[in-house]
Amino acid sequence: ERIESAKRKAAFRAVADHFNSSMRFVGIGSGSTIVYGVEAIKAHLAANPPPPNHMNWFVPTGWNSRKVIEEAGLLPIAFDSLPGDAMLEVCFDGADEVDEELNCIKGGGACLFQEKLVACRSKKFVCIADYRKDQKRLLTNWPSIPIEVAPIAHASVLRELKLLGSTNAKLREHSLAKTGPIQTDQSFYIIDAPFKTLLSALDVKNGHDGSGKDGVWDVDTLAARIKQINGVLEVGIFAGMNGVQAQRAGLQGGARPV
Ligand code: DER
Repeated sequence: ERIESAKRKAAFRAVADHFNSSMRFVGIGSGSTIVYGVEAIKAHLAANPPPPNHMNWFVPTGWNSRKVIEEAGLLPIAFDSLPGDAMLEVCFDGADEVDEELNCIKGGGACLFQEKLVACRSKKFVCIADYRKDQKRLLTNWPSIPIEVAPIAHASVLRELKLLGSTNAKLREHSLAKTGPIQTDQSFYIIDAPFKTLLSALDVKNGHDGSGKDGVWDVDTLAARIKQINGVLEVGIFAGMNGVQAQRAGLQGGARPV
């Protein structure tokens, strides 16, 4: 119960700080925390109606995200329906882990490709995460990096990941109904690749070596190396999100929205 209330507090604080009714395009991430974010947006719009004839459009990051938007009675607009050069004013999303510089591990919900598309089309990326996610470095609590790969290439990507030091990378399988690998909204597979704790850019500035020696990487170097592997569509490291506002707001006795 404490975790749910922390998620909700973080979501309402993040929306209060970063959403307003005159916004036109707002990104909505995936997972359980963002449900509270949508609840907070709905409440905000009820209390602060948009200007007359103004439409608030919400850009989903996958099947479930669209469902959450629709169930809240908000208007979804698909990413590929956005007008030409329109940018989203803000994107709200969750994360599996966040480090001291607000780099994120994402992909626990297997939506990382669309999440990153939407995040990088937003002027501001606001990550809503409860205290469990808030770590000094990535891969402290969350064990592995989710990677979205083309099915045909999954075995070769696993081989490449081993060469980068992830000896136990695995295809994500359904534990329940469906046997065999799960498929994303793009009909791709997800590989979860464990690595040693990732150094932050701050560590590198302080002289730590994140070049992969003994399997020790820094966030930026490893994200780039994985993204370059043939067959990889996207990697679940969100580092230095464009325009990310490093917002940390302490809340009395509750979540620290990051
Ligand atoms: O998949 C993701 O990156 C999601 O944001 C997700 O992992 C966060 O999930 P949660 O809000 O249910 O913890």
